[in-house]
Amino acid sequence: MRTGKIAGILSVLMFCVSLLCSASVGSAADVSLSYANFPPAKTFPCVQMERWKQEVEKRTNGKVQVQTYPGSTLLGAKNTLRGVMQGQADIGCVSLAYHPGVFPLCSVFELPLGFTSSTSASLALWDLYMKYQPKEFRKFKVLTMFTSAPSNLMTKTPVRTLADLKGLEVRASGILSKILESLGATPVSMPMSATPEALQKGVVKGLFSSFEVLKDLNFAEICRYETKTDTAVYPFAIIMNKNSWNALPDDVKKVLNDLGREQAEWTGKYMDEHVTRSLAWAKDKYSIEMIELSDADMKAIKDKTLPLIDDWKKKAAAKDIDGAAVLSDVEASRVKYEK
Ligand code: DTR
Repeated sequence: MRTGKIAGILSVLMFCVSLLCSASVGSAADVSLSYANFPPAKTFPCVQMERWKQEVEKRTNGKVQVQTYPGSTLLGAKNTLRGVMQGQADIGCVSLAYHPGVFPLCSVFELPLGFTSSTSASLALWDLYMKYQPKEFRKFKVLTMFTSAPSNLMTKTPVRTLADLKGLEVRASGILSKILESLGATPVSMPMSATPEALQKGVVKGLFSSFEVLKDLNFAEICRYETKTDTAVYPFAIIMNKNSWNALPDDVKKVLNDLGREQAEWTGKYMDEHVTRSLAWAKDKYSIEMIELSDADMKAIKDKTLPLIDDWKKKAAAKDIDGAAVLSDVEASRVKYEK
């Protein structure tokens, strides 16, 4: 009898201890979100994703847990829109230029509008989205938006004049492919994630993008010549599945909404600083050559790409978008943020 009683007391004690232990470990997150991203983890769209994850988990006191999937491990560049709409991921990163015609309003940011930094372009893009709430995003909740830094040429052979660009196969996407075409190059449109193989195989002789990829994707090893054009940026949107958004508690929605503009600015600043670091790294490691075009060629770039703005306005009008008003708002933001 005595032994039985002791065993009974011990089992009750062990049960209580196990209850205490589970409480001290902390309850599991109430909300778990999956976040898909197409480029490799060290590229800026993924760096900003990890910062967003940290801030969300911190500001919700662990109530929300974000599982990130860089490098197309959950959704690739071309199937993120559909994947997030269908709920294969709660959140996804979209480079608008990969979807020609899908974003008639926000594609304005693919035009050569004179932005000199990702910070100013990212803030202007977020302001434009918040003002117009464009219907092109009506199926999603947009958590933030940002842009690359201005685009430049990174090539295997030197492009010292616009004449050197004639017929050169260069990787780009969206309206930036049309910019290349207007300058006499042969644009080859593809997502950034497909670019390393295209460069290795010689399908393209260079790319048209922001300079940080010289480091983040080690393009400096194969593209030793960098021609400064400092023209259009590539706009991005971080989108969320509408049902996933609607299921969030109000306090979590507030955290995510408060992060919208803040994340746009953080990403812009990160991008601009990282371009500087990446160029220094590439000069040191691969002795890349920085090439400045003549004033005449830089003027020719402006003149040859100007018609793309009218083309964009015509396409916008076909979608009942007042292109002139949008361009005027973007220019006002550019002046405001580039002071
Ligand atoms: N080239 C544009 C924008 C871009 C710039 N850096 C990266 C890094 C990873 C993905 C995209 C980009 C583009 O392809 O979207």
